[in-house]
Amino acid sequence: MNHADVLQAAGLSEAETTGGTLAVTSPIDGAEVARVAETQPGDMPEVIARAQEAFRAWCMLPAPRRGELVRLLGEELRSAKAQLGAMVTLEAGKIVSEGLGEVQEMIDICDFAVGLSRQLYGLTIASERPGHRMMETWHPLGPTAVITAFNFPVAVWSWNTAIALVCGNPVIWKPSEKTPLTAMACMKVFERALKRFGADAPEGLVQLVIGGAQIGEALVTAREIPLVSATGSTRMGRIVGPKVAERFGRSILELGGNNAMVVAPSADLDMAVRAIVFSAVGTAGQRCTSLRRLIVHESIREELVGRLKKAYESLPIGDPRREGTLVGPLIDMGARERMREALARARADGGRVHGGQPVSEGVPAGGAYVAPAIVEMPEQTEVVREETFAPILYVMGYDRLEDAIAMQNAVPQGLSSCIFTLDLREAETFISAAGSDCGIVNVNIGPSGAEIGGAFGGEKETGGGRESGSDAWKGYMRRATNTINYSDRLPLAQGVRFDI
Ligand code: UN1
Repeated sequence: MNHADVLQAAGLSEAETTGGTLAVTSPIDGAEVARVAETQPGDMPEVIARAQEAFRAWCMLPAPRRGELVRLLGEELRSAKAQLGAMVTLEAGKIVSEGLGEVQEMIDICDFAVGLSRQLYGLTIASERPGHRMMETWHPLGPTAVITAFNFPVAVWSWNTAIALVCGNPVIWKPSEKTPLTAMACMKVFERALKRFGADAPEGLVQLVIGGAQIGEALVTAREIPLVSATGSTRMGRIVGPKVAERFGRSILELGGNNAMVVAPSADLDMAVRAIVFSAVGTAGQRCTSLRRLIVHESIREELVGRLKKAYESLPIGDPRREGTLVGPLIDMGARERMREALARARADGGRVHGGQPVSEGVPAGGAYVAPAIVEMPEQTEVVREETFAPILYVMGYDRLEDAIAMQNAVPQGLSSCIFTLDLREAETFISAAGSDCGIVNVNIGPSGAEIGGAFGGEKETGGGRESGSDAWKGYMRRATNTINYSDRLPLAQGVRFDI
Protein backbone atom coordinates (compact mmCIF):
# COMPACT_ATOMS: atom_id res chain seq x y z
CA MET A 1 0.00 0.00 0.00
CA ASN A 2 1.27 3.48 -0.74
CA HIS A 3 0.98 6.27 1.82
CA ALA A 4 -2.24 7.74 0.40
CA ASP A 5 -3.97 4.34 0.52
CA VAL A 6 -3.07 3.95 4.19
CA LEU A 7 -4.65 7.32 5.00
CA GLN A 8 -7.72 6.43 3.03
CA ALA A 9 -8.12 3.02 4.64
CA ALA A 10 -8.00 4.75 8.03
CA GLY A 11 -10.92 6.92 6.95
CA LEU A 12 -9.01 10.18 6.52
CA SER A 13 -10.44 12.31 3.75
CA GLU A 14 -8.65 14.43 1.19
CA ALA A 15 -10.05 17.57 2.81
CA GLU A 16 -8.64 16.61 6.22
CA THR A 17 -5.18 15.82 4.91
CA THR A 18 -4.52 18.68 2.52
CA GLY A 19 -4.38 22.43 2.72
CA GLY A 20 -3.39 22.70 6.39
CA THR A 21 -0.32 24.37 7.88
CA LEU A 22 1.30 21.37 9.55
CA ALA A 23 3.32 19.25 7.14
CA VAL A 24 3.47 15.59 8.10
CA THR A 25 6.20 13.34 6.77
CA SER A 26 6.64 9.60 6.98
CA PRO A 27 9.87 8.38 8.56
CA ILE A 28 9.78 5.48 6.09
CA ASP A 29 11.00 7.67 3.22
CA GLY A 30 10.79 11.26 4.45
CA ALA A 31 7.94 11.91 2.00
CA GLU A 32 5.35 14.50 2.87
CA VAL A 33 2.11 12.59 3.32
CA ALA A 34 -0.28 15.31 4.40
CA ARG A 35 -0.81 18.87 5.50
CA VAL A 36 -3.20 19.09 8.38
CA ALA A 37 -5.00 22.03 9.92
CA GLU A 38 -3.72 23.23 13.28
CA THR A 39 -5.75 24.33 16.27
CA GLN A 40 -5.21 28.03 16.86
CA PRO A 41 -4.34 29.31 20.34
CA GLY A 42 -7.42 31.50 20.06
CA ASP A 43 -9.58 28.36 19.76
CA MET A 44 -8.45 26.99 23.09
CA PRO A 45 -10.87 28.83 25.42
CA GLU A 46 -13.76 27.34 23.47
CA VAL A 47 -12.21 23.86 23.54
CA ILE A 48 -11.75 24.10 27.29
CA ALA A 49 -15.27 25.43 27.85
CA ARG A 50 -16.66 22.55 25.81
CA ALA A 51 -14.75 20.07 27.96
CA GLN A 52 -16.12 21.67 31.13
CA GLU A 53 -19.64 21.47 29.78
CA ALA A 54 -19.09 17.83 28.81
CA PHE A 55 -17.81 17.13 32.31
CA ARG A 56 -21.03 18.34 33.90
CA ALA A 57 -23.03 15.73 31.98
CA TRP A 58 -20.52 12.88 31.85
CA CYS A 59 -19.70 12.84 35.56
CA MET A 60 -23.37 12.26 36.34
CA LEU A 61 -23.67 9.06 34.32
CA PRO A 62 -23.15 5.88 36.35
CA ALA A 63 -19.61 4.59 35.89
CA PRO A 64 -20.70 1.22 34.39
CA ARG A 65 -22.63 3.17 31.75
CA ARG A 66 -19.47 5.17 31.02
CA GLY A 67 -17.69 1.84 30.76
CA GLU A 68 -20.09 0.85 28.00
CA LEU A 69 -18.59 3.55 25.78
CA VAL A 70 -15.13 2.19 26.42
CA ARG A 71 -16.37 -1.31 25.68
CA LEU A 72 -17.63 -0.10 22.31
CA LEU A 73 -14.32 1.66 21.70
CA GLY A 74 -12.56 -1.67 22.30
CA GLU A 75 -14.86 -3.33 19.79
CA GLU A 76 -14.26 -0.67 17.18
CA LEU A 77 -10.52 -0.91 17.76
CA ARG A 78 -10.66 -4.64 17.17
CA SER A 79 -12.18 -4.11 13.77
CA ALA A 80 -9.89 -1.20 12.88
CA LYS A 81 -6.71 -2.91 14.12
CA ALA A 82 -5.06 -3.42 10.75
CA GLN A 83 -5.82 0.09 9.47
CA LEU A 84 -4.72 1.83 12.65
CA GLY A 85 -1.61 -0.34 12.91
CA ALA A 86 -0.70 0.66 9.36
CA MET A 87 -1.06 4.32 10.35
CA VAL A 88 1.37 3.79 13.23
CA THR A 89 3.80 2.21 10.77
CA LEU A 90 3.36 5.06 8.31
CA GLU A 91 3.73 7.91 10.76
CA ALA A 92 5.99 6.51 13.49
CA GLY A 93 7.94 4.03 11.35
CA LYS A 94 7.24 0.97 13.50
CA ILE A 95 7.45 -2.48 11.96
CA VAL A 96 4.07 -4.04 11.19
CA SER A 97 4.02 -6.31 14.22
CA GLU A 98 4.83 -3.46 16.59
CA GLY A 99 2.23 -1.21 14.96
CA LEU A 100 -0.39 -3.92 15.49
CA GLY A 101 0.95 -4.55 18.99
CA GLU A 102 0.36 -0.95 19.86
CA VAL A 103 -3.27 -1.17 18.79
CA GLN A 104 -3.57 -4.38 20.82
CA GLU A 105 -2.33 -2.41 23.81
CA MET A 106 -5.28 -0.03 23.24
CA ILE A 107 -7.71 -2.94 23.12
CA ASP A 108 -6.25 -4.38 26.30
CA ILE A 109 -6.61 -1.14 28.25
CA CYS A 110 -10.21 -0.82 27.06
CA ASP A 111 -10.96 -4.28 28.47
CA PHE A 112 -9.25 -3.33 31.72
CA ALA A 113 -11.16 -0.04 31.97
CA VAL A 114 -14.51 -1.69 31.31
CA GLY A 115 -14.00 -3.97 34.32
CA LEU A 116 -12.79 -1.04 36.34
CA SER A 117 -15.98 0.87 35.56
CA ARG A 118 -17.80 -1.59 37.84
CA GLN A 119 -15.31 -1.05 40.66
CA LEU A 120 -13.72 2.37 41.38
CA TYR A 121 -13.90 1.24 44.97
CA GLY A 122 -13.12 3.06 48.19
CA LEU A 123 -12.24 1.70 51.61
CA THR A 124 -14.27 1.59 54.78
CA ILE A 125 -12.16 2.61 57.74
CA ALA A 126 -12.59 1.88 61.45
CA SER A 127 -13.76 4.96 63.34
CA GLU A 128 -12.60 5.67 66.89
CA ARG A 129 -16.04 7.10 67.70
CA PRO A 130 -19.01 4.92 68.63
CA GLY A 131 -21.86 4.90 66.12
CA HIS A 132 -19.66 6.28 63.38
CA ARG A 133 -18.53 4.89 60.08
CA MET A 134 -15.72 6.17 57.91
CA MET A 135 -15.32 5.49 54.24
CA GLU A 136 -13.91 6.99 51.12
CA THR A 137 -15.61 7.65 47.84
CA TRP A 138 -14.03 8.44 44.52
CA HIS A 139 -15.47 11.10 42.25
CA PRO A 140 -14.72 12.30 38.74
CA LEU A 141 -12.01 14.97 38.72
CA GLY A 142 -12.69 17.07 35.64
CA PRO A 143 -11.37 17.69 32.14
CA THR A 144 -8.11 15.85 31.58
CA ALA A 145 -5.41 16.99 29.16
CA VAL A 146 -3.47 14.16 27.54
CA ILE A 147 -0.20 15.10 25.86
CA THR A 148 1.41 12.24 23.96
CA ALA A 149 4.71 11.55 22.19
CA PHE A 150 5.46 10.30 18.68
CA ASN A 151 6.81 6.91 19.73
CA PHE A 152 3.55 5.52 21.09
CA PRO A 153 1.15 7.68 19.14
CA VAL A 154 -2.00 5.77 20.09
CA ALA A 155 -1.38 3.46 23.07
CA VAL A 156 -0.51 6.20 25.52
CA TRP A 157 -3.61 8.15 24.53
CA SER A 158 -5.72 5.06 25.15
CA TRP A 159 -4.16 4.32 28.56
CA ASN A 160 -5.19 7.78 29.67
CA THR A 161 -8.46 8.09 27.82
CA ALA A 162 -10.00 4.71 28.61
CA ILE A 163 -9.30 5.29 32.30
CA ALA A 164 -10.28 8.98 32.29
CA LEU A 165 -13.59 8.17 30.61
CA VAL A 166 -14.67 5.49 33.05
CA CYS A 167 -13.54 7.78 35.88
CA GLY A 168 -15.93 10.42 34.54
CA ASN A 169 -13.51 12.86 32.93
CA PRO A 170 -13.63 14.35 29.43
CA VAL A 171 -10.32 14.41 27.54
CA ILE A 172 -8.49 16.99 25.47
CA TRP A 173 -5.76 15.26 23.49
CA LYS A 174 -2.68 16.94 22.13
CA PRO A 175 -0.68 14.40 20.14
CA SER A 176 2.90 14.91 19.00
CA GLU A 177 3.17 17.22 16.02
CA LYS A 178 4.96 14.34 14.31
CA THR A 179 1.95 12.01 14.50
CA PRO A 180 -1.28 14.00 14.09
CA LEU A 181 -2.67 11.70 11.38
CA THR A 182 -2.63 8.65 13.61
CA ALA A 183 -4.46 10.71 16.22
CA MET A 184 -7.05 11.77 13.65
CA ALA A 185 -7.51 8.15 12.60
CA CYS A 186 -7.98 7.21 16.24
CA MET A 187 -10.67 9.83 16.65
CA LYS A 188 -12.54 8.29 13.71
CA VAL A 189 -12.61 5.00 15.58
CA PHE A 190 -13.71 6.74 18.76
CA GLU A 191 -16.48 8.56 16.91
CA ARG A 192 -17.85 5.25 15.66
CA ALA A 193 -18.03 4.04 19.26
CA LEU A 194 -19.72 7.29 20.29
CA LYS A 195 -22.34 6.92 17.62
CA ARG A 196 -23.24 3.44 18.78
CA PHE A 197 -23.28 4.62 22.40
CA GLY A 198 -26.06 7.11 21.74
CA ALA A 199 -27.22 10.40 23.16
CA ASP A 200 -25.85 9.93 26.69
CA ALA A 201 -22.43 11.09 25.56
CA PRO A 202 -22.07 14.86 25.66
CA GLU A 203 -20.58 16.91 22.84
CA GLY A 204 -16.85 17.40 23.19
CA LEU A 205 -16.26 14.38 25.42
CA VAL A 206 -12.91 13.73 23.71
CA GLN A 207 -11.42 16.59 21.71
CA LEU A 208 -8.30 16.56 19.59
CA VAL A 209 -6.10 19.65 19.40
CA ILE A 210 -3.23 19.72 16.95
CA GLY A 211 -0.39 22.13 17.28
CA GLY A 212 2.83 23.08 19.01
CA ALA A 213 4.00 24.59 22.25
CA GLN A 214 1.34 27.30 22.40
CA ILE A 215 -1.44 24.74 22.39
CA GLY A 216 0.33 22.72 25.04
CA GLU A 217 0.83 25.85 27.10
CA ALA A 218 -2.89 26.65 26.96
CA LEU A 219 -3.68 23.21 28.40
CA VAL A 220 -0.98 23.31 31.00
CA THR A 221 -1.96 26.71 32.38
CA ALA A 222 -5.76 26.27 32.29
CA ARG A 223 -7.23 26.20 35.80
CA GLU A 224 -10.28 24.49 34.36
CA ILE A 225 -8.15 21.42 33.63
CA PRO A 226 -7.39 19.77 36.97
CA LEU A 227 -5.26 17.00 35.48
CA VAL A 228 -2.52 17.04 32.85
CA SER A 229 -1.05 13.69 31.84
CA ALA A 230 2.06 14.28 29.77
CA THR A 231 4.39 11.79 28.14
CA GLY A 232 7.63 12.93 26.52
CA SER A 233 11.10 14.19 27.30
CA THR A 234 12.38 15.24 30.71
CA ARG A 235 12.92 18.68 29.17
CA MET A 236 9.19 18.90 28.43
CA GLY A 237 8.31 17.63 31.91
CA ARG A 238 10.46 20.28 33.53
CA ILE A 239 8.27 22.90 31.86
CA VAL A 240 4.91 21.18 32.32
CA GLY A 241 5.32 19.99 35.94
CA PRO A 242 5.99 23.35 37.62
CA LYS A 243 3.38 25.17 35.53
CA VAL A 244 0.65 22.72 36.51
CA ALA A 245 1.82 22.76 40.14
CA GLU A 246 1.79 26.55 40.20
CA ARG A 247 -1.99 26.51 39.77
CA PHE A 248 -2.32 23.51 42.11
CA GLY A 249 -3.29 21.24 39.25
CA ARG A 250 -2.31 17.59 39.20
CA SER A 251 0.09 16.15 36.68
CA ILE A 252 0.97 12.62 35.68
CA LEU A 253 4.42 12.79 34.11
CA GLU A 254 5.93 9.96 32.13
CA LEU A 255 9.29 11.24 30.96
CA GLY A 256 12.66 9.86 29.93
CA GLY A 257 14.06 6.47 30.80
CA ASN A 258 17.60 5.13 30.83
CA ASN A 259 16.84 1.50 31.34
CA ALA A 260 19.39 -1.10 32.35
CA MET A 261 19.76 -4.85 32.42
CA VAL A 262 22.09 -6.57 34.86
CA VAL A 263 23.32 -9.92 33.54
CA ALA A 264 24.60 -12.15 36.34
CA PRO A 265 26.92 -15.17 35.97
CA SER A 266 24.06 -17.67 36.31
CA ALA A 267 21.92 -16.01 33.61
CA ASP A 268 20.38 -18.08 30.84
CA LEU A 269 22.36 -16.40 28.09
CA ASP A 270 20.17 -17.61 25.22
CA MET A 271 17.21 -15.90 26.81
CA ALA A 272 19.24 -12.85 27.75
CA VAL A 273 20.44 -12.36 24.17
CA ARG A 274 16.89 -12.46 22.82
CA ALA A 275 15.64 -10.09 25.50
CA ILE A 276 18.51 -7.68 24.91
CA VAL A 277 18.08 -7.57 21.16
CA PHE A 278 14.31 -7.00 21.37
CA SER A 279 14.53 -4.32 24.01
CA ALA A 280 17.59 -2.47 22.67
CA VAL A 281 16.78 -2.66 18.97
CA GLY A 282 12.97 -2.98 18.84
CA THR A 283 11.15 0.22 17.83
CA ALA A 284 14.65 1.32 16.70
CA GLY A 285 15.48 2.07 20.33
CA GLN A 286 12.73 4.67 20.55
CA ARG A 287 10.66 3.34 23.43
CA CYS A 288 10.88 5.12 26.73
CA THR A 289 11.47 1.60 28.06
CA SER A 290 14.18 0.69 25.51
CA LEU A 291 17.24 -1.03 26.91
CA ARG A 292 20.12 1.45 26.90
CA ARG A 293 22.60 0.07 29.44
CA LEU A 294 23.89 -3.46 29.84
CA ILE A 295 25.70 -4.16 33.09
CA VAL A 296 27.36 -7.55 32.68
CA HIS A 297 29.34 -9.67 35.10
CA GLU A 298 32.99 -9.63 34.04
CA SER A 299 33.10 -13.44 33.89
CA ILE A 300 30.60 -13.57 31.01
CA ARG A 301 31.14 -10.17 29.46
CA GLU A 302 33.26 -11.28 26.54
CA GLU A 303 31.00 -14.16 25.63
CA LEU A 304 27.82 -12.10 25.84
CA VAL A 305 29.23 -9.19 23.84
CA GLY A 306 30.46 -11.64 21.21
CA ARG A 307 27.03 -13.19 20.88
CA LEU A 308 25.35 -9.81 20.71
CA LYS A 309 27.72 -8.55 18.04
CA LYS A 310 26.85 -11.59 16.00
CA ALA A 311 23.12 -11.11 16.47
CA TYR A 312 23.43 -7.42 15.55
CA GLU A 313 25.30 -8.21 12.33
CA SER A 314 22.39 -10.07 10.84
CA LEU A 315 19.57 -7.71 11.90
CA PRO A 316 17.18 -6.99 9.04
CA ILE A 317 17.16 -3.18 8.79
CA GLY A 318 14.83 -1.42 6.38
CA ASP A 319 11.33 -0.69 5.28
CA PRO A 320 9.14 -1.33 8.33
CA ARG A 321 6.27 -2.46 6.08
CA ARG A 322 8.35 -5.31 4.70
CA GLU A 323 7.84 -8.77 6.19
CA GLY A 324 10.87 -9.78 8.21
CA THR A 325 12.23 -6.29 8.97
CA LEU A 326 13.14 -5.89 12.62
CA VAL A 327 14.69 -2.42 12.59
CA GLY A 328 12.74 0.38 10.96
CA PRO A 329 13.79 4.01 10.62
CA LEU A 330 14.38 6.60 13.30
CA ILE A 331 11.68 9.24 13.46
CA ASP A 332 13.70 11.81 11.49
CA MET A 333 17.14 12.98 10.44
CA GLY A 334 17.49 15.00 13.64
CA ALA A 335 17.27 11.78 15.64
CA ARG A 336 20.00 10.24 13.49
CA GLU A 337 22.20 13.26 14.07
CA ARG A 338 21.70 13.03 17.84
CA MET A 339 22.67 9.36 17.67
CA ARG A 340 25.84 10.26 15.77
CA GLU A 341 26.72 12.90 18.37
CA ALA A 342 26.19 10.49 21.26
CA LEU A 343 28.42 7.88 19.62
CA ALA A 344 31.14 10.50 19.03
CA ARG A 345 31.01 11.46 22.71
CA ALA A 346 31.12 7.80 23.76
CA ARG A 347 34.20 7.29 21.57
CA ALA A 348 35.85 10.32 23.13
CA ASP A 349 35.18 8.76 26.55
CA GLY A 350 37.04 5.63 25.50
CA GLY A 351 34.06 3.63 24.22
CA ARG A 352 34.52 0.94 21.55
CA VAL A 353 31.66 1.32 19.08
CA HIS A 354 30.34 -1.57 17.01
CA GLY A 355 27.81 -0.60 14.35
CA GLY A 356 25.89 2.65 14.63
CA GLN A 357 26.50 3.86 11.10
CA PRO A 358 23.80 5.29 8.83
CA VAL A 359 22.34 2.73 6.44
CA SER A 360 21.42 3.72 2.89
CA GLU A 361 21.56 0.45 1.00
CA GLY A 362 18.52 -1.81 0.78
CA VAL A 363 16.35 0.76 2.57
CA PRO A 364 13.90 3.34 1.20
CA ALA A 365 15.67 6.56 0.26
CA GLY A 366 14.87 9.55 2.44
CA GLY A 367 14.44 7.69 5.76
CA ALA A 368 16.83 7.91 8.74
CA TYR A 369 17.97 4.29 8.88
CA VAL A 370 20.84 3.24 11.15
CA ALA A 371 22.62 0.10 12.20
CA PRO A 372 22.00 -0.39 15.94
CA ALA A 373 25.14 0.18 18.00
CA ILE A 374 26.83 -1.71 20.80
CA VAL A 375 29.30 0.45 22.71
CA GLU A 376 31.74 -1.12 25.16
CA MET A 377 32.39 1.55 27.76
CA PRO A 378 35.24 1.70 30.28
CA GLU A 379 32.79 3.26 32.75
CA GLN A 380 29.38 4.90 32.96
CA THR A 381 30.29 8.35 31.65
CA GLU A 382 28.01 11.35 31.20
CA VAL A 383 26.76 10.37 27.75
CA VAL A 384 25.66 7.00 29.16
CA ARG A 385 23.69 8.74 31.89
CA GLU A 386 21.72 10.68 29.30
CA GLU A 387 18.80 9.27 27.31
CA THR A 388 19.50 9.24 23.57
CA PHE A 389 16.38 8.14 21.70
CA ALA A 390 18.16 5.74 19.34
CA PRO A 391 19.36 2.11 19.30
CA ILE A 392 22.57 2.55 21.29
CA LEU A 393 23.42 -0.11 23.84
CA TYR A 394 26.21 0.82 26.26
CA VAL A 395 27.94 -2.14 27.89
CA MET A 396 29.72 -1.94 31.24
CA GLY A 397 31.22 -4.70 33.40
CA TYR A 398 30.82 -5.44 37.12
CA ASP A 399 32.23 -7.79 39.73
CA ARG A 400 29.92 -7.51 42.75
CA LEU A 401 26.12 -7.32 42.51
CA GLU A 402 26.01 -4.29 44.80
CA ASP A 403 28.22 -2.42 42.34
CA ALA A 404 25.92 -3.40 39.47
CA ILE A 405 22.90 -2.14 41.42
CA ALA A 406 24.71 1.10 42.27
CA MET A 407 25.52 1.58 38.59
CA GLN A 408 21.92 0.85 37.58
CA ASN A 409 20.72 3.50 40.03
CA ALA A 410 23.39 6.10 39.23
CA VAL A 411 21.45 7.82 36.45
CA PRO A 412 18.95 10.67 36.71
CA GLN A 413 16.09 8.62 35.23
CA GLY A 414 14.16 5.81 36.96
CA LEU A 415 11.75 4.13 34.58
CA SER A 416 12.57 0.47 33.91
CA SER A 417 15.21 -2.09 34.84
CA CYS A 418 15.80 -5.81 34.96
CA ILE A 419 18.14 -8.57 36.01
CA PHE A 420 18.92 -11.86 34.33
CA THR A 421 19.87 -14.40 36.95
CA LEU A 422 18.88 -17.89 38.10
CA ASP A 423 20.07 -17.08 41.61
CA LEU A 424 17.12 -16.41 43.91
CA ARG A 425 19.12 -14.25 46.28
CA GLU A 426 20.27 -11.99 43.46
CA ALA A 427 16.80 -11.72 41.97
CA GLU A 428 15.15 -10.87 45.27
CA THR A 429 17.88 -8.39 46.17
CA PHE A 430 17.42 -6.61 42.86
CA ILE A 431 13.68 -6.15 43.41
CA SER A 432 14.06 -5.29 47.11
CA ALA A 433 14.49 -1.87 48.69
CA ALA A 434 18.24 -2.36 48.34
CA GLY A 435 17.87 -2.98 44.61
CA SER A 436 16.72 -1.06 41.58
CA ASP A 437 15.18 2.37 42.20
CA CYS A 438 12.95 2.22 39.11
CA GLY A 439 9.17 2.13 38.70
CA ILE A 440 9.49 -1.12 36.73
CA VAL A 441 11.80 -3.87 37.99
CA ASN A 442 11.82 -7.19 36.12
CA VAL A 443 13.49 -10.56 36.50
CA ASN A 444 14.49 -12.63 33.47
CA ILE A 445 12.63 -10.43 31.01
CA GLY A 446 13.75 -7.21 29.35
CA PRO A 447 12.79 -3.70 30.49
CA SER A 448 10.37 -2.92 27.64
CA GLY A 449 7.02 -4.26 26.49
CA ALA A 450 5.12 -3.90 29.75
CA GLU A 451 1.56 -5.23 29.98
CA ILE A 452 -1.26 -2.78 30.67
CA GLY A 453 -2.36 -4.51 33.90
CA GLY A 454 0.50 -3.01 35.90
CA ALA A 455 0.99 0.63 36.81
CA PHE A 456 3.35 2.18 34.27
CA GLY A 457 5.82 4.94 35.11
CA GLY A 458 8.97 5.68 37.02
CA GLU A 459 10.86 7.72 39.56
CA LYS A 460 13.33 10.62 39.60
CA GLU A 461 13.52 12.45 36.26
CA THR A 462 11.01 10.00 34.79
CA GLY A 463 8.52 12.17 36.64
CA GLY A 464 6.88 9.91 39.22
CA GLY A 465 3.57 9.46 37.39
CA ARG A 466 1.72 6.16 37.01
CA GLU A 467 -0.58 5.35 34.14
CA SER A 468 -2.44 2.32 32.84
CA GLY A 469 -3.23 -0.57 35.22
CA SER A 470 -3.25 -1.41 38.93
CA ASP A 471 -4.68 1.55 40.88
CA ALA A 472 -3.36 4.23 38.51
CA TRP A 473 -7.05 5.18 38.02
CA LYS A 474 -6.92 6.96 41.38
CA GLY A 475 -4.82 9.66 39.73
CA TYR A 476 -7.83 10.51 37.54
CA MET A 477 -10.32 10.90 40.40
CA ARG A 478 -10.71 12.90 43.56
CA ARG A 479 -11.04 11.15 46.88
CA ALA A 480 -13.57 12.19 49.48
CA THR A 481 -13.31 10.89 53.02
CA ASN A 482 -16.73 10.53 54.57
CA THR A 483 -17.49 10.19 58.28
CA ILE A 484 -21.07 9.22 58.99
CA ASN A 485 -22.56 9.50 62.45
CA TYR A 486 -25.50 7.17 62.97
CA SER A 487 -25.60 7.66 66.75
CA ASP A 488 -27.50 10.26 68.82
CA ARG A 489 -24.31 11.72 70.30
CA LEU A 490 -21.67 14.02 68.91
CA PRO A 491 -18.34 12.77 70.27
CA LEU A 492 -15.26 14.62 69.04
CA ALA A 493 -12.18 12.85 67.78
CA GLN A 494 -8.94 12.85 69.75
CA GLY A 495 -10.99 13.08 72.97
CA VAL A 496 -11.50 16.82 72.59
CA ARG A 497 -14.25 18.24 74.82
CA PHE A 498 -16.22 21.25 73.69
CA ASP A 499 -19.41 21.31 75.71
CA ILE A 500 -21.86 24.13 75.18
C1 UN1 B 1 6.56 4.51 25.86
O1 UN1 B 1 7.60 4.22 25.29
O2 UN1 B 1 6.22 5.72 26.04
O3 UN1 B 1 6.39 -1.00 28.03
C2 UN1 B 1 5.56 3.52 26.35
C3 UN1 B 1 6.45 -0.71 26.83
C4 UN1 B 1 5.18 -0.28 26.16
C5 UN1 B 1 4.87 1.15 26.44
C6 UN1 B 1 6.00 2.10 26.20
N1 UN1 B 1 4.10 -1.11 26.63
O4 UN1 B 1 7.49 -0.76 26.19
